[in-house]
Amino acid sequence: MKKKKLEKSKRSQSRIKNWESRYDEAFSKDSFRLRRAEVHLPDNLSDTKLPEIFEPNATVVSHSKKWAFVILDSSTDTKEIQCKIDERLREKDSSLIVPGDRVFLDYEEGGEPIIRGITPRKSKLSRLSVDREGPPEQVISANVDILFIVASVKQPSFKPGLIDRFLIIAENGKVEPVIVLNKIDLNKTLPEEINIYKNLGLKIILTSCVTKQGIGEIINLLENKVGVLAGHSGVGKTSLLKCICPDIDAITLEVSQKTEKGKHATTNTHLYCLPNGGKLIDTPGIRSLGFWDIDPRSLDYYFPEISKFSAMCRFNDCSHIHEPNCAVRDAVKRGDIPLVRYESYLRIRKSIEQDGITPGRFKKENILPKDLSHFHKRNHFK
Ligand SMILES: Nc1nc2c(ncn2[C@@H]2O[C@H](COP(=O)(O)OP(=O)(O)O)[C@@H](O)[C@H]2O)c(=O)[nH]1
Ligand SMILES: [Mg+2]
Ligand SMILES: [Zn+2]
Repeated sequence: MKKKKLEKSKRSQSRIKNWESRYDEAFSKDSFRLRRAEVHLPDNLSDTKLPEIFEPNATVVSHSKKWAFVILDSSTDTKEIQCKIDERLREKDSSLIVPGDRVFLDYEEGGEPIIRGITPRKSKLSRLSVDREGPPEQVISANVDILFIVASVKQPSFKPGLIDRFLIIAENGKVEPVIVLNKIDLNKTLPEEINIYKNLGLKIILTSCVTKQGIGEIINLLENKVGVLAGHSGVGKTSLLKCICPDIDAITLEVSQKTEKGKHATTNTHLYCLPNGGKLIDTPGIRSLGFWDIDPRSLDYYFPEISKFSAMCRFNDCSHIHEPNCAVRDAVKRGDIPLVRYESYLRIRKSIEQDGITPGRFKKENILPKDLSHFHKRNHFK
């Protein structure tokens, strides 16, 4: 018993030491868990309890090293409030606070604004965190209605790999995907692969920040909805945001002056309010996108044209890679499943297996039945 206790205290001492030595680096990485160690607990904890039932009164627009930035529901403009996060709100497997989160903003005795409650997320866009120290599920944004997967026809050239990954992330997070093909002014001929997504019934909007083609369509979709712009760096996400809401320059300037840091948030993901009641979240460019809770054995479900055939495979748990009598590979050979999408399936399956088991993976409920009649009704795929 004694030995155990000693080990425990040694461990905690070394944790403190590590924490100190990593302090600067951790903060520069914007590690939420460590960051909140700065916020001290009140002395008489028993007197103060976090509210169990609360009405959210604000939306998170971004967070930086130590702070969350929110817009109050009662606010008539887009004034952002810088606030602390109650340290008793614990981060578990998933990011604690992200743009789009609905929160309860309270005030400390001294009048300092502080977040005391976060509502469960109705929908979310999540990825496997690249930061090994933080929670494994990195939520990009919460309570999102539409994911605009932005690609460009030229500069950079069209790369469908990330689109396939984002389609999975949208499906998994209960978010409707829309493909935005930008810089259409640079090349009128559309990439061939775009027909594959058209055939899946996905909405595709052709846009140009130069001619303003398609901008109105995005604005209409966003009425009273929350949208996210995501895609490779340089495809024109921020330019689209500025076309959609030309006042945004002023907003970013105002905020950076307030934080006196030049940049508003280390995460860079930021929610902006549109005049039509819509909200749009801009995200930094993404190079690689790992999945945090997709089981490789149910990956085919996320490819509607593959899952259409997988029920006819000889083996119920067919991976569609090497098994005999695989209806999926037969369909690829016949041309009923586009080869690029099958190749994408193989690549993604391999990368999920390489990522290894994450806490959200291999959950029983992630394994979907092979019987197609049980599949959820997806309204974005026709
Ligand atoms: N020709 C053309 N250039 C664009 C368009 N949209 C963005 N760009 C340019 O592409 C570059 C990258 O844009 P940016 O919005 O920063 O991309 P982001 O990294 O996705 O946010 C900038 O030089 C923009 O001026 C477009 O529709 N047509
Ligand atoms: Mg950008
Ligand atoms: Zn198969």
